[in-house]
Amino acid sequence: MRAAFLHLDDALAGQARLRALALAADAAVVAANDLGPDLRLWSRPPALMRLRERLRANLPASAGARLVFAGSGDFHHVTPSLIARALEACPGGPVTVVHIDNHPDWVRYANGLHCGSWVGAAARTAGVASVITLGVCSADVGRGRVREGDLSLVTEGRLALYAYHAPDGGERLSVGGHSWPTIEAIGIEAFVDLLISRIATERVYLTLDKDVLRPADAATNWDQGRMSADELFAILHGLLSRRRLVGADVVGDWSRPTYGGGLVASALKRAEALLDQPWRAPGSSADALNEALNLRLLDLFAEAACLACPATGPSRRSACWPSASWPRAYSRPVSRRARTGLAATAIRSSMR
Ligand SMILES: [Mn+2]
Repeated sequence: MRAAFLHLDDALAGQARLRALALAADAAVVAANDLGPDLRLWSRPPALMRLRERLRANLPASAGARLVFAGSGDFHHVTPSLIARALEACPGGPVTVVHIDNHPDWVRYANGLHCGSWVGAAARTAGVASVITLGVCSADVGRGRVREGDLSLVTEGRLALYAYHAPDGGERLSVGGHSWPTIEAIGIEAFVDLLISRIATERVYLTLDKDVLRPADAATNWDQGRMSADELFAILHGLLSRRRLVGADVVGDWSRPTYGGGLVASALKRAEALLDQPWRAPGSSADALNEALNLRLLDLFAEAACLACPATGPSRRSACWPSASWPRAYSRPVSRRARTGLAATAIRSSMR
């Protein structure tokens, strides 16, 4: 799958090697720094409309499935627009959104979208079967804060939530009458198998917020979780070898914030960042750390080219699904019977 850069901030400005390698492999560039300050942290519908217009003009559906690098995690609410674009680029059956993040991003938010509130919009998008959020360590899912989340997503079966570490230290996380084991409790290998078994569709959209990673593996604008880069890649390998990817986005590369949307909005955003985000900027190694991970992602998704939608991948899917070059441990093909079962599940969930 080829890359795309959605430039809303300067997060990727210091990652010259990433940009050069991706551009040489036909990456698309969407210059949108002018929209960034309005969109940062949260945005009203007009700013989101401008983003959609910019995507339509500079990253049309005809450009096919893409791995979109979108800058800081303060912009995670661009994901519903990118999902809509991916569904248009790769028409077909329903899609499961796999959301890897240190935060649930499930808060209710009126009149626009917040980077902590977009999951509901994604889960209710036509063509999205459900969202699976994984990797959370944040206290947002703990007893004291869980009510801030839109729990109807859970009770309606639109959202499953696999914490990396539960805030109470327990082996399971229980929310809205549902309960899921934590990744820490069952170990990464068992978790990858469990995750795949819980994805009821053949098609997947992936969204990654790097704040899911421990500080040794990423530098972000938010409090970070405990997942290692190797654990993340074990999940991605499992996912990409056993499901068909229609698109992906990556946020979480640290950038110095600029807020906009008018005087009041920018003052409110500044205050919110002071309350919610770590105060200290990361050290000088931040760019190198983030670029190293992005290069690994670029590599992995280039391998996944033939798993993308038919519009962008080779038609002889059997020759590359799963890719022969992947480590054997990750290359357990889905049997014909399992695929038929998946198709039936997908049809059922599309009729729900
Ligand atoms: Mn996020």
